[in-house]
Amino acid sequence: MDIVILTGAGISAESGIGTFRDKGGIWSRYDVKDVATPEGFRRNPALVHEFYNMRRQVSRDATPNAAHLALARLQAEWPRGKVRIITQNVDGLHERAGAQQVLDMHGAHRRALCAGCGHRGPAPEILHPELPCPACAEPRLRPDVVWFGEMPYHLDQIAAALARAAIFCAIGTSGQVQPAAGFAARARAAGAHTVEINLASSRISPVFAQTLRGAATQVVPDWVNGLLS
Ligand code: BV8
Repeated sequence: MDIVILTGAGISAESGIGTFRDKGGIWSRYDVKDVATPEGFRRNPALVHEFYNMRRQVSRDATPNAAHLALARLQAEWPRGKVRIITQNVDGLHERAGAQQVLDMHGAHRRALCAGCGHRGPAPEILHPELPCPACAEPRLRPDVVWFGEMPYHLDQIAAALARAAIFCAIGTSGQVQPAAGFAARARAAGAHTVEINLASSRISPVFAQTLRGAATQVVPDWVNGLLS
């Protein structure tokens, strides 16, 4: 019985990392087109680097919370199959909580990507337009995150996991960004029992067979304890 988990910004909210679309969220302070599209990066790379340098620092200063730790425990102790964690987040908190083989479909703050030669490596604290790529020396480093209009990572592995899932659980996502927002329906069509864990209802709430309302640090550990007992 494989379990597939999809997480969004809501699982990291109690680690002090802002969400995107809640009141006062990131997209109410920055225009997505300016800071989370390839066009925005071409237009003003310094602004985009500043946006991600600030968020990378916030992620570095944050620590995994009880929800991240509970998912890592589920992955280590679930006796009846595999547990795959797919995350839309780029904060790296699942890995720092001990989760393995996390499918970070929107990339990660901790990595930098060279738009010239494709080299991927650890992101320095401060990325800026003049920084030379360690592989090709071209000053074309960018955050290794997936912007709007770009292809998310690991889609083949995600498709295979969704087809095999006996349980699919979405945690802390508003279900407004594709293709992640469609994963619950795909898992359900493949026969999975679907569970949504969220503070509030989301655009995809109607898809789920079961809804657990509440904060991730409260609900996720209880849900994991229930599965493991
Ligand atoms: C793609 C980057 C296909 C990293 C992000 C025109 C052209 C091209 C594509 C499109 C187009 N029109 C539409 C699309 C598709 C587009 C899309 O979906 N647009 C939407 C917005 C209309 N998608 C894409 O472009 C994707 N690529 O489709 O490529 C393709 C096909 C072929 C060839 C080429 C391409 C790429 C999408 C990735 C974009 N990058 N981030 C970064 O800066 O972080 S997405 C961004 O939103 C974040 O990554 C975030 O993860 C993601 C989703 O947001 P959520 O995680 O859900 O967060 P949100 O704030 O919205 O919600 C928080 C939730 O938590 C709430 O429900 C709240 O109630 C809950 N919550 C809060 N606190 C708690 C809590 N729950 C529990 N406990 C708490 N304490």
